[in-house]
Amino acid sequence: MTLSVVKFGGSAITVKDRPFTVRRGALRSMCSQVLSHVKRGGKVIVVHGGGSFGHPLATRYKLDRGLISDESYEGVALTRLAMRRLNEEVVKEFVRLRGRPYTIEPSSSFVLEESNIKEYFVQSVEVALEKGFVPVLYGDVVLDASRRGVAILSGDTIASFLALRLKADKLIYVLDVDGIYLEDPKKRPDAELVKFLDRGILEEIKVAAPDSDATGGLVKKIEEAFNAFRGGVKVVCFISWRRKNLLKALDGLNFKGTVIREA
Ligand code: IP8
Repeated sequence: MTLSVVKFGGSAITVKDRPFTVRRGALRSMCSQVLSHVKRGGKVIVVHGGGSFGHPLATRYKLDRGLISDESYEGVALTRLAMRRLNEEVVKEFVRLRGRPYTIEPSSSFVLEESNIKEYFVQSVEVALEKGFVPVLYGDVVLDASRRGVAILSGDTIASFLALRLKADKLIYVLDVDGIYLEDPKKRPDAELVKFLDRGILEEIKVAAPDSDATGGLVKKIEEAFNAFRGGVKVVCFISWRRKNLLKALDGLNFKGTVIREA
Protein backbone atom coordinates (compact mmCIF):
# COMPACT_ATOMS: atom_id res chain seq x y z
CA MET A 1 0.00 0.00 0.00
CA THR A 2 1.38 3.41 -0.90
CA LEU A 3 1.08 6.72 0.87
CA SER A 4 0.88 9.79 -1.35
CA VAL A 5 0.70 13.46 -0.50
CA VAL A 6 -1.14 15.45 -3.16
CA LYS A 7 -1.02 19.23 -3.26
CA PHE A 8 -3.96 20.79 -5.11
CA GLY A 9 -2.44 24.00 -6.45
CA GLY A 10 -4.43 27.15 -5.74
CA SER A 11 -4.21 28.13 -9.40
CA ALA A 12 -5.66 24.75 -10.37
CA ILE A 13 -8.68 24.76 -8.02
CA THR A 14 -9.54 28.48 -8.23
CA VAL A 15 -9.72 31.11 -10.95
CA LYS A 16 -6.64 33.07 -9.94
CA ASP A 17 -7.73 36.48 -11.23
CA ARG A 18 -11.34 36.23 -10.02
CA PRO A 19 -11.61 36.55 -6.21
CA PHE A 20 -13.30 33.70 -4.34
CA THR A 21 -14.05 31.67 -7.45
CA VAL A 22 -13.68 27.90 -7.42
CA ARG A 23 -12.81 26.04 -10.60
CA ARG A 24 -15.52 23.51 -10.04
CA GLY A 25 -14.72 21.06 -12.84
CA ALA A 26 -11.03 20.93 -12.00
CA LEU A 27 -11.68 20.46 -8.28
CA ARG A 28 -14.21 17.71 -8.93
CA SER A 29 -11.84 15.90 -11.27
CA MET A 30 -8.96 16.03 -8.76
CA CYS A 31 -11.12 14.79 -5.88
CA SER A 32 -12.54 12.01 -8.02
CA GLN A 33 -9.08 10.83 -9.13
CA VAL A 34 -7.88 10.81 -5.52
CA LEU A 35 -10.92 8.77 -4.53
CA SER A 36 -10.44 6.25 -7.35
CA HIS A 37 -6.93 5.62 -6.05
CA VAL A 38 -8.17 5.39 -2.45
CA LYS A 39 -10.77 2.82 -3.55
CA ARG A 40 -7.93 0.68 -4.86
CA GLY A 41 -6.32 0.75 -1.40
CA GLY A 42 -3.99 3.75 -1.68
CA LYS A 43 -3.64 6.22 1.17
CA VAL A 44 -3.72 9.90 0.26
CA ILE A 45 -3.23 13.14 2.17
CA VAL A 46 -4.56 16.21 0.36
CA VAL A 47 -3.14 19.69 0.91
CA HIS A 48 -4.60 22.61 -0.99
CA GLY A 49 -3.34 26.08 -1.76
CA GLY A 50 -4.91 29.52 -1.43
CA GLY A 51 -5.48 30.67 -5.02
CA SER A 52 -7.95 33.52 -5.32
CA PHE A 53 -9.21 32.99 -1.75
CA GLY A 54 -6.11 33.38 0.44
CA HIS A 55 -3.57 35.20 -1.69
CA PRO A 56 -5.31 38.50 -2.52
CA LEU A 57 -6.04 39.09 1.19
CA ALA A 58 -2.61 37.99 2.37
CA THR A 59 -1.11 40.39 -0.17
CA ARG A 60 -3.47 43.27 0.66
CA TYR A 61 -2.61 43.06 4.38
CA LYS A 62 1.11 42.36 3.70
CA LEU A 63 0.95 39.28 5.90
CA ASP A 64 4.26 38.03 4.51
CA ARG A 65 5.77 40.73 6.78
CA GLY A 66 3.95 39.50 9.89
CA LEU A 67 2.01 41.64 12.38
CA ILE A 68 3.12 45.08 11.28
CA SER A 69 0.09 47.16 12.36
CA ASP A 70 -3.33 46.98 13.99
CA GLU A 71 -4.76 46.23 10.57
CA SER A 72 -2.68 43.07 10.35
CA TYR A 73 -4.93 41.42 12.94
CA GLU A 74 -7.95 42.05 10.74
CA GLY A 75 -5.99 40.67 7.80
CA VAL A 76 -5.14 37.49 9.69
CA ALA A 77 -8.79 36.89 10.58
CA LEU A 78 -10.09 37.60 7.07
CA THR A 79 -7.43 35.57 5.29
CA ARG A 80 -8.06 32.62 7.58
CA LEU A 81 -11.80 32.88 7.00
CA ALA A 82 -11.23 32.90 3.25
CA MET A 83 -9.06 29.80 3.50
CA ARG A 84 -11.70 28.05 5.55
CA ARG A 85 -14.26 28.88 2.88
CA LEU A 86 -12.07 27.31 0.23
CA ASN A 87 -11.44 24.31 2.45
CA GLU A 88 -15.19 23.94 2.85
CA GLU A 89 -15.53 23.78 -0.93
CA VAL A 90 -12.88 21.06 -1.16
CA VAL A 91 -14.47 19.03 1.65
CA LYS A 92 -17.96 19.37 0.16
CA GLU A 93 -16.69 18.15 -3.19
CA PHE A 94 -15.21 15.05 -1.56
CA VAL A 95 -18.49 14.43 0.25
CA ARG A 96 -20.51 14.80 -2.99
CA LEU A 97 -18.29 12.08 -4.45
CA ARG A 98 -18.84 9.90 -1.38
CA GLY A 99 -15.30 10.36 -0.11
CA ARG A 100 -14.21 10.60 3.53
CA PRO A 101 -12.42 13.90 3.96
CA TYR A 102 -11.17 15.05 7.35
CA THR A 103 -9.86 18.59 7.66
CA ILE A 104 -6.91 19.13 9.94
CA GLU A 105 -6.38 22.82 10.64
CA PRO A 106 -2.73 23.77 10.08
CA SER A 107 -3.22 26.78 12.37
CA SER A 108 -3.54 24.44 15.35
CA SER A 109 -1.05 21.78 14.22
CA PHE A 110 1.93 24.02 13.44
CA VAL A 111 3.83 26.82 15.18
CA LEU A 112 6.50 28.66 13.22
CA GLU A 113 9.69 30.51 14.12
CA GLU A 114 10.90 33.05 11.55
CA SER A 115 8.53 31.43 9.06
CA ASN A 116 10.03 27.95 9.52
CA ILE A 117 8.17 25.07 11.15
CA LYS A 118 9.19 24.91 14.81
CA GLU A 119 6.49 22.78 16.46
CA TYR A 120 4.13 20.40 14.81
CA PHE A 121 1.56 17.80 15.66
CA VAL A 122 1.19 15.15 12.98
CA GLN A 123 -0.50 12.46 15.03
CA SER A 124 -3.93 13.66 13.93
CA VAL A 125 -2.93 13.09 10.31
CA GLU A 126 -1.66 9.59 11.12
CA VAL A 127 -4.79 8.62 13.06
CA ALA A 128 -7.08 10.06 10.38
CA LEU A 129 -5.29 7.91 7.76
CA GLU A 130 -5.47 4.86 9.99
CA LYS A 131 -9.22 5.31 10.38
CA GLY A 132 -9.85 5.49 6.64
CA PHE A 133 -10.10 9.25 6.19
CA VAL A 134 -8.49 11.41 3.54
CA PRO A 135 -6.81 14.09 5.68
CA VAL A 136 -7.19 17.54 4.13
CA LEU A 137 -4.88 20.41 5.11
CA TYR A 138 -4.26 23.78 3.47
CA GLY A 139 -1.91 26.74 3.32
CA ASP A 140 -2.85 29.27 5.99
CA VAL A 141 -1.74 32.09 8.24
CA VAL A 142 -0.07 30.42 11.21
CA LEU A 143 1.30 31.72 14.53
CA ASP A 144 4.99 32.51 14.50
CA ALA A 145 6.84 32.63 17.85
CA SER A 146 9.39 35.16 16.57
CA ARG A 147 8.76 38.93 16.54
CA ARG A 148 6.80 38.65 13.31
CA GLY A 149 3.86 37.05 15.18
CA VAL A 150 2.33 35.27 12.21
CA ALA A 151 3.54 33.94 8.89
CA ILE A 152 2.03 32.28 5.87
CA LEU A 153 2.60 28.57 5.89
CA SER A 154 2.29 27.53 2.28
CA GLY A 155 0.50 24.36 1.31
CA ASP A 156 3.67 23.47 -0.64
CA THR A 157 5.67 23.47 2.60
CA ILE A 158 3.02 21.49 4.48
CA ALA A 159 2.92 18.91 1.67
CA SER A 160 6.67 18.34 1.56
CA PHE A 161 6.91 18.39 5.38
CA LEU A 162 4.22 15.71 5.74
CA ALA A 163 5.66 13.63 2.90
CA LEU A 164 9.01 13.58 4.73
CA ARG A 165 7.64 13.06 8.25
CA LEU A 166 5.25 10.30 7.27
CA LYS A 167 7.71 8.74 4.81
CA ALA A 168 5.33 9.02 1.89
CA ASP A 169 6.09 7.16 -1.31
CA LYS A 170 4.92 10.02 -3.51
CA LEU A 171 4.59 13.77 -3.40
CA ILE A 172 2.50 15.11 -6.25
CA TYR A 173 2.00 18.81 -6.99
CA VAL A 174 -1.06 19.36 -9.18
CA LEU A 175 -0.76 22.55 -11.25
CA ASP A 176 -2.94 24.26 -13.84
CA VAL A 177 -0.35 23.39 -16.51
CA ASP A 178 1.23 20.04 -17.41
CA GLY A 179 4.37 20.50 -15.30
CA ILE A 180 7.37 22.82 -15.07
CA TYR A 181 8.38 24.89 -18.08
CA LEU A 182 11.41 27.10 -18.64
CA GLU A 183 9.10 29.74 -20.08
CA ASP A 184 5.52 30.57 -19.20
CA PRO A 185 3.44 28.14 -21.30
CA LYS A 186 0.45 30.49 -21.15
CA LYS A 187 2.45 33.21 -22.89
CA ARG A 188 4.57 30.92 -25.06
CA PRO A 189 2.50 28.02 -26.43
CA ASP A 190 5.68 26.44 -27.82
CA ALA A 191 7.36 26.41 -24.38
CA GLU A 192 9.00 23.08 -23.67
CA LEU A 193 7.92 20.91 -20.75
CA VAL A 194 10.81 19.93 -18.47
CA LYS A 195 10.47 16.16 -18.11
CA PHE A 196 13.24 15.63 -15.58
CA LEU A 197 14.09 18.40 -13.17
CA ASP A 198 17.48 18.62 -11.50
CA ARG A 199 19.32 21.36 -9.58
CA GLY A 200 20.85 22.81 -12.76
CA ILE A 201 17.47 23.37 -14.33
CA LEU A 202 16.21 24.93 -11.10
CA GLU A 203 18.94 27.56 -11.42
CA GLU A 204 17.73 28.37 -14.94
CA ILE A 205 14.15 28.66 -13.71
CA LYS A 206 15.22 31.06 -10.94
CA VAL A 207 16.37 33.44 -13.62
CA ALA A 208 13.40 32.95 -15.93
CA ALA A 209 10.32 32.65 -13.69
CA PRO A 210 8.60 35.61 -12.05
CA ASP A 211 7.30 35.06 -8.53
CA SER A 212 3.89 36.56 -8.10
CA ASP A 213 2.05 35.14 -5.11
CA ALA A 214 2.36 35.70 -1.36
CA THR A 215 4.43 32.59 -0.72
CA GLY A 216 7.11 32.86 -3.36
CA GLY A 217 5.55 30.99 -6.24
CA LEU A 218 7.18 28.45 -8.42
CA VAL A 219 10.78 28.50 -7.19
CA LYS A 220 9.72 27.99 -3.56
CA LYS A 221 7.48 25.14 -4.67
CA ILE A 222 10.37 23.46 -6.49
CA GLU A 223 12.69 23.96 -3.49
CA GLU A 224 10.13 22.22 -1.27
CA ALA A 225 9.91 19.40 -3.78
CA PHE A 226 13.70 18.98 -3.75
CA ASN A 227 13.71 18.87 0.07
CA ALA A 228 11.29 15.96 0.03
CA PHE A 229 13.20 14.17 -2.71
CA ARG A 230 16.54 14.54 -0.90
CA GLY A 231 14.86 13.29 2.28
CA GLY A 232 13.86 10.02 0.61
CA VAL A 233 10.46 10.55 -1.04
CA LYS A 234 11.01 8.46 -4.17
CA VAL A 235 8.53 10.02 -6.59
CA VAL A 236 8.19 13.80 -6.54
CA CYS A 237 6.42 15.28 -9.52
CA PHE A 238 4.49 18.20 -10.98
CA ILE A 239 1.49 17.42 -13.13
CA SER A 240 -1.91 18.62 -14.29
CA TRP A 241 -5.16 16.87 -13.34
CA ARG A 242 -6.30 16.72 -16.96
CA ARG A 243 -6.70 13.43 -18.85
CA LYS A 244 -6.70 11.46 -15.58
CA ASN A 245 -3.06 12.35 -15.13
CA LEU A 246 -3.32 12.54 -11.34
CA LEU A 247 -4.79 9.07 -11.12
CA LYS A 248 -2.08 7.74 -13.44
CA ALA A 249 0.62 9.26 -11.22
CA LEU A 250 -1.01 7.88 -8.07
CA ASP A 251 -1.44 4.42 -9.58
CA GLY A 252 2.15 4.34 -10.84
CA LEU A 253 1.25 4.38 -14.55
CA ASN A 254 2.90 6.52 -17.23
CA PHE A 255 1.89 10.14 -16.84
CA LYS A 256 2.72 13.45 -18.45
CA GLY A 257 4.58 15.88 -16.23
CA THR A 258 7.84 16.87 -14.58
CA VAL A 259 9.68 14.43 -12.32
CA ILE A 260 12.42 15.44 -9.89
CA ARG A 261 15.71 13.62 -10.23
CA GLU A 262 19.28 13.88 -8.98
CA ALA A 263 21.56 16.06 -11.10
O1 IP8 B 1 -1.23 28.75 -2.00
C1 IP8 B 1 -1.00 30.00 0.93
O2 IP8 B 1 -0.97 28.66 0.50
P1 IP8 B 1 -0.31 28.28 -0.92
C2 IP8 B 1 -2.27 30.33 1.67
O3 IP8 B 1 -0.18 26.79 -0.88
C3 IP8 B 1 -2.44 31.75 1.95
O4 IP8 B 1 1.04 28.94 -1.00
C4 IP8 B 1 -3.06 32.13 3.21
C5 IP8 B 1 -2.13 32.73 1.15
